[in-house]
Order: sequence, then structure tokens, then C-alpha cells
Amino acid sequence: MFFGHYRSKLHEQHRHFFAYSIAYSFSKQKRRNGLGQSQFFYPKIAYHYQVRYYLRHFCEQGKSHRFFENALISVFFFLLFAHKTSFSMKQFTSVKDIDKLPELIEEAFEVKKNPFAFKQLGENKTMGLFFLNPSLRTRLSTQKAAFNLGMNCMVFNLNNEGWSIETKDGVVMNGNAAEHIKDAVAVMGQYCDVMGIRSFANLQNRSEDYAEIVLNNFLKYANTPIVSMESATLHPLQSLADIITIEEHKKTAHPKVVLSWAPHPRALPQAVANSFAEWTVRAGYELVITHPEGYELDPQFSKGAIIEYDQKKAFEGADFVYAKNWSSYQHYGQILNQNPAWTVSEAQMQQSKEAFFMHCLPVRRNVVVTDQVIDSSHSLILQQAANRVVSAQTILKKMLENS
Ligand code: AN0
Ligand code: CP
Repeated sequence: MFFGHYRSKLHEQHRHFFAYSIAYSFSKQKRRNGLGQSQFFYPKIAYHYQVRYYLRHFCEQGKSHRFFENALISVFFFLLFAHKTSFSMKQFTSVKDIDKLPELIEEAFEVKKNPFAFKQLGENKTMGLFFLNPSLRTRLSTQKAAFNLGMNCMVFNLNNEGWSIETKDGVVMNGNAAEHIKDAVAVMGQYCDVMGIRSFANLQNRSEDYAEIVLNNFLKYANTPIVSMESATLHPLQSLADIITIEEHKKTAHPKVVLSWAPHPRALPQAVANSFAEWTVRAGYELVITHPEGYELDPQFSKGAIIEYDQKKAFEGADFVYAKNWSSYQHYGQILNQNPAWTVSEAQMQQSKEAFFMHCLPVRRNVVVTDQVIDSSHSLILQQAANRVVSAQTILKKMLENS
């Protein structure tokens, strides 16, 4: 009798198993055909079945021990299937989209060693790269990553080649904008299996920039996995390439990394600095950020870093120095300081532990950093740029796996 009870329970669970599997493959098929199911369709179905299962057994049997038995078996199955769904990455917009950074870095080294080993993953798939701002590295390295994975690639400069786009919801569109971003994105999603979007901060309105309106419209309406190719607040493909580069060159497990603000004639976004801060803290490095007063980053990204206003002091004992300009977050978008004493030169580098020099590029020579430092044997700028392919390919590979 005891075993009979469990046998019938197993039968019941099998029925659930089949229901889940059919629902899952159906939702995937629909997604592939572009018929529009949310990426959370499968877990929702599973949840629906669990709730029905609990209620039915609770009402029919009215016995709490049976209820808990059923609940335990259901939780086991739910975790098993929920785990299966986590294989395929749906968005890459920040370090928060990464569960296990050490595993991602291992995967990146595999990709770097064997760039063409996963060429079948992208067969008959199309990547769309959409730019609202200029780009050299991101544009070329992400295309190359897509090619290495066997994908076709379309590149579209939305700003000057497409229709002018409205990003605000609910407006009467009788001005310049010819189409709404939600329509444009949904249409582009019909032509692509994966999409990348570059959309810088406009540096006029902080709350609009930090709301990531363009990126969020892509996440909401594209119905494909989305890669940020630098958003208003973050540049995760750059940061992953930077982490890979540091991992390749570090001599201690937890190196001291200094992010140094440097002068620039134009107001630049905080995205590269925000992103570098959150990735290096997550990687377990000692991060010191140095900048003149008024250049404090948004604490949601810089938390875990030490802020040091004295640049030379910050450089003491550094293993890596990462130079970058950004405009003020507090006095939003403003240039508060142009003092050439902040240009990274030998004078500051001498304070460090023969630190490696890093910059994401493009860089203004002899404004941000002197020729002497950027051309020295300790400069990693080309290694960083080369690792942009590895970074993009690792992320795209994760998106294509089990997609
Ligand atoms: C951009 C920025 O600072 O965000 C892109 C860097 C990758 N840089 C410039 O606009 C010069
Ligand atoms: N570092 C970087 O993202 O460069 P691009 O702006 O040229 O893509």
C-alpha cells in the first residue's frame, strides 16, 4: 500500500513532466516563429501547474502530511525544470545578469583558445546590431564574435539611417518623430534572433538617462535576447573584456585596481566608469576610485570601492591603473574640472607597483594620458581591445546555447 501510494504519485508527476515539456517546446516554437511569448512563459506554466497540483491535493485529501509530500516532490521538479531554463541567457545589460563570474571567465578563456569550436551554434541565425551613437570597437568586435559563432549580422545606424524615433510613451506624434521605438524594436525583432543596442546618455536629464528608456524598450519589445553595447549607465561588454585582461595579467589573486578620472574637453557619460566599478568589485579586486570632488559616481554602481581624492595617494601600490573621463553625476552632465595635473603621466605611474595601464579607447592622447604611458610596455590597450571579441563571443554563445 505504501509503495502503491508512491507509484501513483510518480505516475502523476510523469503526467506533469509531459505537460511541462509540451508547454515548453510549444513556447519555444512560438518564440522561434516570432509569435510573441514572453521569455518567462515556461516558468509561468510550471508555476500554474504547481498551484493547481497543491490545491487539488489539499482539497481532495485534506491531510497535511500528504500535502507536504506533494509539495516537496513538486518543488523538486520545479527546481529541476527552472534550472533547465537558466541555461540560455536572455539579456546582458550589467554584471547583475551574470550568476557566476568565475565560471563566465573560464568560459571566456575556452572561447579565446578555441574561437571556432562553436560555429554550429549560430547557423541560420541573424544578429542585429543597432547603433544610436558612433562606435569602432564595439561595432567590429561584436560582428566578428557573431561571425565566429556562425551567425549572419546586420548593422544599422538607427540615428542617421532610420526614421526619427519617439521614445516617450503616450505622446501625440505630430512632431518630427516618424515612428515609435516600441514599433521599430518589435519589427526589428522579427528579423533577428539576437539584438545588440548602443544608446548613450544624452547628459541633459539624469532621471531620464538613468531610467534607460531605450534599452528597456528593447528588453520589452524585441522578443529576442538583448546585448547592451553601451547603454546610458553601463558598458558591460567593455567591462567583461577588461576583467578578462586583468585576469590574464594579474600577479596576485586580489590585485589593487585604480580607476582614475582624467580630463577631457567634452562631457562624457559615466557608463564605462560605473560598469568598471561594479564588475571589478564583483571580481573581488581592491578598487580605488580617484577623481576631483564633484565627480562621485552613482553609489549604486560604486559601492564597495574606496574613494580617494588625492590621485597620487590612490596610485600607491596599484597593480592596474584604468584611466577614464566622465562628466559629473551630481551636477549632471557638467564639466567641473579640466586641470591637466590629472592627466595620467609617468609622475603618477611611478607611485604604483609598476602598474599596467588600461583605457577602453577611444582616447585623447596627452589629455587623458601621456604618449609615454600609453605607448609603454605596461600599456594593455590593445589586449583590452582584442578581448572585446572574446567578451562578446562568450555572451553570444551563452545566448545561443539552448535558445
Ligand atoms: C564614450 C564614453 O565615454 O562613454 C564611449 C567609450 C567606449 N566615449 C566617447 O564618447 C569619447
Ligand atoms: N571601447 C568602445 O566601446 O569603443 P567604441 O565606442 O569604438 O565601440
